[in-house]
Amino acid sequence: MLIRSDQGFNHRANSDITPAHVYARRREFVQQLAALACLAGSGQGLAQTVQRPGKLAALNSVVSALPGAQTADTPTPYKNASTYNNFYEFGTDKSDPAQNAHSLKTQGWSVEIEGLVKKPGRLHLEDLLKLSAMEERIYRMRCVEGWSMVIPWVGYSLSELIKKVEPLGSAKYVEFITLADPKTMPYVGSRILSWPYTEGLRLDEAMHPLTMLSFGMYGEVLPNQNGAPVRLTVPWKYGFKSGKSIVKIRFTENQPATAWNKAAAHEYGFYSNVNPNVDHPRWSQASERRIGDGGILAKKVKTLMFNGYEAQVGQLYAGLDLTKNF
Ligand SMILES: Nc1nc2c(c(=O)[nH]1)N[C@H]1C(S)=C(S)[C@@H](COP(=O)(O)O)O[C@H]1N2
Ligand SMILES: [Mo]
Repeated sequence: MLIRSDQGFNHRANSDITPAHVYARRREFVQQLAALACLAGSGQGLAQTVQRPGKLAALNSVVSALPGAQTADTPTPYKNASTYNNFYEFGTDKSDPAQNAHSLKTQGWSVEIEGLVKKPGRLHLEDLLKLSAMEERIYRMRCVEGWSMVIPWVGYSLSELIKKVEPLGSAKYVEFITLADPKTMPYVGSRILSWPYTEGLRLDEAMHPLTMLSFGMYGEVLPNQNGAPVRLTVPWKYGFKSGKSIVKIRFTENQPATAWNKAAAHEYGFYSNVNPNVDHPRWSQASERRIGDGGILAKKVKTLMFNGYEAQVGQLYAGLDLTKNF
């Protein structure tokens, strides 16, 4: 996210990139498996196929057969996905979260459910992990700054949790509140944003099967810098909608405030759908740089409407003026 300058494209060269052909082969394999999973329709699914980096605890999953949950795009090397991050609680440079987020304490984590639901209460991480079958979904993620990644997430549809807590008829929005602990997060208390970092979705967006509660990536639990132990991943919206290290989920009648909208309302709206036709006030959104393949020299690729998920989510916005509701 860029608030103070427009220096968002200073991608660092990275010499530690997995050769493209290794991923290309793996992609073919994954696609064949996904096709098989659809054919089999057994409900059992196939084991995840992403090679684990072997850095953190394994988090097993099956390849998701959900439409949109697999892509032919080459996954971003783990090295890039875990060292080029936005997590402002730990600093504003892309390399800051990987360097500073070791202080985040994820033990004893729980998520509070509150607001307009029949079953409010506190859910411990262990129970959240067991709430639904873990799936591997490979999502394209695009930051509003103009770069993107392709990440194999591990988790399940947020709708599984929402169904369990039974929203009331009056619930129209879901607010996501993330951890703001000044003792372990060095930038909480700074004036960059108002803390805690919060985000929000319309209830139907939150219920969309592609909206994912993620606990891991690349077959392992999330590294702290990627939002451990639980975060949101919303692939058709700009990256900032995917709140990290969530501690509270609140169901509301009115549209909740969101961190970036509060910081710069004319630049960041509530919807924040990836839309190449609506420029950011300070730069174009027509293309993006895919992190990983080529570092600073990476080729720009065209940005797709709804980040390529138009077939799955386009109907959510039928009749909405997307230039006004940006
Ligand atoms: N709590 C919190 N969540 C956050 C952010 C943040 O600063 N704090 N940054 C957002 C932005 S701008 C992006 S692009 C994504 C980046 O996720 P990644 O580092 O896992 O790729 O996280 C989002 N979630
Ligand atoms: Mo972002």
